[in-house]
Amino acid sequence: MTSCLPNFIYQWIDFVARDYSFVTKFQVGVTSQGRPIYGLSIANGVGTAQKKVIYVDALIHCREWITTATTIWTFKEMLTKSEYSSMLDDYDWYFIPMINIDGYVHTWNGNRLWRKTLSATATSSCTGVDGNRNWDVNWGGDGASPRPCDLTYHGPFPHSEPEVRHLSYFIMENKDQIQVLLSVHSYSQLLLYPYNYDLITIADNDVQLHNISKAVCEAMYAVHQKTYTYGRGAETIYVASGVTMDWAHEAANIPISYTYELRDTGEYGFLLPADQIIPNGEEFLAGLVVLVQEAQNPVASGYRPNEA
Ligand code: 0X9
Ligand code: ZN
Ligand code: ZN
Repeated sequence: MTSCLPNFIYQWIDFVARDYSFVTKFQVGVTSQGRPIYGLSIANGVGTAQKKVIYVDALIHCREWITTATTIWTFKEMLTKSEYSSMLDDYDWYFIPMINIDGYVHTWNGNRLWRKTLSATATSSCTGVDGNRNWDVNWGGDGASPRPCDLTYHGPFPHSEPEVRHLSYFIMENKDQIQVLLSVHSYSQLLLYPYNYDLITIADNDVQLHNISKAVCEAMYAVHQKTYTYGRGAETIYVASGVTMDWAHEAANIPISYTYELRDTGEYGFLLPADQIIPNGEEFLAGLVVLVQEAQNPVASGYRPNEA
């Protein structure tokens, strides 16, 4: 029954929470159609009482199936292999592997290339909002569409989508602990950091974001020689307003905020074959190992000139 597919992810979340005493399932909220959005927190209790948190989310764009598969595989590796135990000692983790669940069901039952949410639009017969244009950061600005039938429709108002609204509450409630936010997308093999909503706004820790992403992309390359390009989102690909990572950085003050674009560079695109899940996971995990180390380094100050 392909229509049950999100249930496999729900089950996996339940199994992990059941099997590991230091892993806890939590509910972030619900989708437009009432499906629960769950996360897993990993807090192994080793080290300082109140650790900083690394937050990872996936599948805000439901056609980007590799994002859920890769992040789930990565967390399984982190939980089961002792070589990664220091990652759990150094940080607590929040992991939300499946955000746009309504849309995900639709990609199995109707339209494999659906991107948006499935909320009804009052003023149009078109359905859904781009969850990665709906955040309340330069909402409605460049690189977001006011037209409900467009792929990048920003929605009727900021955080109109329950998925985004509930995630925003969750992140705000935990903003003082979250040092790193990773929002995982596909495809194009990129590692992007703020800002995205214009070409002139630069993060206060731009040098840190640059240095970390350089090291992460080198580590990712070393695994299977896949090149990941890094940089500020607006100049590296295109200007986009209302995206998760800009909101996280500007509104929630989360210093290290990234969006990944996983494999590939267009050969299969969103239809990436399943035999690339593990190789992509191996890259992602190798990068994450380096990110965990780099994020604990003292912050370099200063700005690089805008390269755009
Ligand atoms: O356009 C998006 O939302 C992201 N790409 S995707 O193909 N997964 O839809 C990228 C957002 C990151 N930032 C910029 N576009 N600047
Ligand atoms: Zn995406
Ligand atoms: Zn491999």
